Amino acid sequence: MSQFKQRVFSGVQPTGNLHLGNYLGAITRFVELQNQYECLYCVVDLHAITVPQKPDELRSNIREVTAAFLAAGIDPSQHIIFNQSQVPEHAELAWVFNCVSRLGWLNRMTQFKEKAGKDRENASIGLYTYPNLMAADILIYKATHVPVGEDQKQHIELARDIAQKFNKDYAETIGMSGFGEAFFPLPEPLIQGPATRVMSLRDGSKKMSKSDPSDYSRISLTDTAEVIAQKIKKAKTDAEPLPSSIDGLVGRTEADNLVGVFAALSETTKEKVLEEFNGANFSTFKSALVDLTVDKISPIGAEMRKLQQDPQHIDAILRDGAERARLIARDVMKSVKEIVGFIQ
Ligand code: AQP
Repeated sequence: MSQFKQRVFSGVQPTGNLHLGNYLGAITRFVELQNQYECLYCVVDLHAITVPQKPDELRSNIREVTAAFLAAGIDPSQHIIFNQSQVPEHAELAWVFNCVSRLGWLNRMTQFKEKAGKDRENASIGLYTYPNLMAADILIYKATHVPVGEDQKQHIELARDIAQKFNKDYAETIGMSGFGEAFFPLPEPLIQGPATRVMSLRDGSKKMSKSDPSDYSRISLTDTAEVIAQKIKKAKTDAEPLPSSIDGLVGRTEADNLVGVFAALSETTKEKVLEEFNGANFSTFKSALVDLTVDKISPIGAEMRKLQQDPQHIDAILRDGAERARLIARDVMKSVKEIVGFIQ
């Protein structure tokens, strides 16, 4: 697949309550990758409406995610920050992928099962076909690398299956049109670091999530220092002191989670954190974790609040990003139409 230019794409849904999991699992990785790749970072508003959204809140959440990208250090002049609905080619390619992707593939998606829950008959069709749109988000830019949290791994695998099937189904026209052996790259998930799946602070078996009804389950990026301290102090743990090695965290999901968060925030490994806190009780460890979290998250929250006071500035960044994204997307969609056999 070396015929493809290396390019990074990833997205975050504007569904409110942006949290430490989104930050450590995704946004910090976005920032790091800027030095190595050409990157597109998208506020995926089309995905957000797969569940009901209030229009005013959606608008405000789109600006909040954009502010988080900027506050975390993504440079919109070197890379592209935009919202998905301003680039219609995402939805256009998604339709083509609806016709490439198989029902059996979507039936295996665990996120749909979790989000639709027991009321499956009443879930939107959009929620069901979400992974096809996600494949289109990535492949409309022929992106080769996708930084995501662990929960999105299955969706990236599906994007690879769709790319592969499209390349195979249309192999003849792809070859005849001079696109080489394959039209789409098979995108690689980048799931790295000690916090690829940050768990709820209330229940170590559930991932930290925007939609958890308990605000105490997550640390939001805009939480004040006092709220961060309260949430960490109340976080569920066990009665044992911290172990000396990773093996000692087996079966201690809450302890494992907090050690992972500490490691990610201090840009080190869980082993190093345990070397430092070996034998410490949770009150000592949590105090250190509060200081570290406040130190890292509060400046980002403050910058987000500042940026959100100027929505016109944020909207201008999104418009400019969308224009630049469209230059790539239009070109790819034009070729897709040619390959599929549409007249244009
Ligand atoms: N708990 C998490 N730990 C690590 N990474 C996470 N991500 C989400 N939760 C965690 C990563 O953040 C990026 C953006 O996620 P998203 O906004 O597209 O939606 P999501 O995965 O559905 O996240 P949420 O926050 O849990 O939302 P709800 O509550 O609506 O389900 C992705 O890269 C994701 O992996």
